Amino acid sequence: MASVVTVSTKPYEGQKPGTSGLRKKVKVFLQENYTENFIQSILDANKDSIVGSTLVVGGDGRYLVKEVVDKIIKIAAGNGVAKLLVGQNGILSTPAVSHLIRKYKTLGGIVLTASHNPGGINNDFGIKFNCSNGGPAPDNTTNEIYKLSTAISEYKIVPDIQCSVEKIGVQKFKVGDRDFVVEVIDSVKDYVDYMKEIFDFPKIKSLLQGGEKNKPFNVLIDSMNGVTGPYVKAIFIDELGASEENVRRIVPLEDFGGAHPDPNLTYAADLVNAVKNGDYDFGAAFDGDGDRNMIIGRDAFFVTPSDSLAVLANHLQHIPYFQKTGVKGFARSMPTAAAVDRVAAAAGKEMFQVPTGWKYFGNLMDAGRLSLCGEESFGTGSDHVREKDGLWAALAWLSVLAATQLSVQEILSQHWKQFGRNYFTRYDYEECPSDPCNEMMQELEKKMGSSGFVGSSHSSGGKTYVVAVADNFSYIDPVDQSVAMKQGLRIVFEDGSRIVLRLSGTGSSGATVRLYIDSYEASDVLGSAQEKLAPLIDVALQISQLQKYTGRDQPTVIT
Ligand code: VG1
Ligand code: CO
Repeated sequence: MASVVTVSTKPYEGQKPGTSGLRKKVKVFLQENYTENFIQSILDANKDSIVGSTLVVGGDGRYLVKEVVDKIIKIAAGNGVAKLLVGQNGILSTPAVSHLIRKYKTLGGIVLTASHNPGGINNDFGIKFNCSNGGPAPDNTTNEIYKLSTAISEYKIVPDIQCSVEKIGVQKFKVGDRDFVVEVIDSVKDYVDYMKEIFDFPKIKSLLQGGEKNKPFNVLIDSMNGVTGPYVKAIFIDELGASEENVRRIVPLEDFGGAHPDPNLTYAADLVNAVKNGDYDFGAAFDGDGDRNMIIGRDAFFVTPSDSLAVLANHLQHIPYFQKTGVKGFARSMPTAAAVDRVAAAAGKEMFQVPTGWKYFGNLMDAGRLSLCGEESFGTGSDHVREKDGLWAALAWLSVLAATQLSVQEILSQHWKQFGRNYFTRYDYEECPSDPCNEMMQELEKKMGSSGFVGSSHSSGGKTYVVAVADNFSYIDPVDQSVAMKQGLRIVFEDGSRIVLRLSGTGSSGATVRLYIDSYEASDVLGSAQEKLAPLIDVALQISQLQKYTGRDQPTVIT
């Protein structure tokens, strides 16, 4: 029999979850009691229901996941949790955690990931709490966790529990007079079974094998050495009959092979080149924890995430899941281009615009008002879980391609012809000094609120834009009326073009400035986004004086 030990501790500053969990450098988490404090604060935030509860635990395989899984096991035991469902070797993708929480109706789950941030001893780690609906904890819960972390004085742990998570199976412990169970589960099985329910696998398989055309549809799926590797193997190779040549980087590595596991044109350039130079009809990449996706077609034809969302919205009828559930509303995060809004309007569906971060979609899904949603940051998903889901998005695209027998580029061209096109780009200025960036945002907000700003004209490259609306986006949740303020500075011009500026809430050091540019064209739909948006980008740089404040004349990443 093991017993609970109470360890005294002191609060650390800054254990404030950001857009999606607490993300810091590994070395920060390695400080004495730092990780223990945060885990205890998560459990304390659930104190009314923690005793006797079940939690799901898993992460993206990055450096420190195994050690932290072990700490969670011991601290959960110390706090009266009855059972943990832990992914084998601590491996679970973020959407898989969401599914497990829902399927086994647990109190919630703890996800160990810093998502698209690099991993390894000198890089990032993260801890996120998901609630019983499977979604990331909403602001009131994360605020509570943070508050508890600032006043913590002790944590409860059972140091004597020796629990290996290498083998699938049930391990039982006695803690005082309580039973404590750790069930190590297959990391992929439940998720793969679910995907087989949602999609028509035989149809996708027949597409990949050539179907009626008898010409194989060649895919290249890149896991970027993140958590999706084993899921990709199980789905694409074992279920859909693809070969080793159709997948790459499917072994999860603690440091993602030194790469930045972020599926975009910059960090997944490898995949883009392979598709460009090879005989591939479709390419997809996923981030470290498996919730983001990038979709490209033949010759690396790039689908912006905002367009991807709109195209899927327009074709949901090809997916068996939606044939069963029907299609409720659509939603996007505020900075995401408004392409999906036009699909919603044409279909007569409700359309929502929420702040950045997947946690804001959960209530709408739980209320049965939202089927499909997405973010410009390579996030797409549906109400099948309460996280964005990279593999789901790739399978959704393949379902549409199988049903329409069109190429990716043909689908986009048709879409733009029918709905017009939102040209969109995002400039990221990563790891800038924080103070000048905060000052830039304050000064810009002041300027935007000053008299005469609305109505003012701004010109560049022969184009003139007149400000129609200028605000700091705030959101009232239509379901529980909770309010999220100051979610990004937004300048909307008379022609509907938009500039959005916000500071990232997922970085682990310094400030990352995100500049989003969105412009709609009804008929001029085949141009290059960078060329089309150049005047508006210039206007954004003028108004914000971003280069002066950040000291950068080029962004780190353009998507
Ligand atoms: C970024 C994205 C946001 C996304 C979040 C979590 O947040 O902009 O859309 O929801 O990452 O994604 P921020 O605050 O850095 O802009 V993930 O795949 O990192 O969990
Ligand atoms: Co992610």
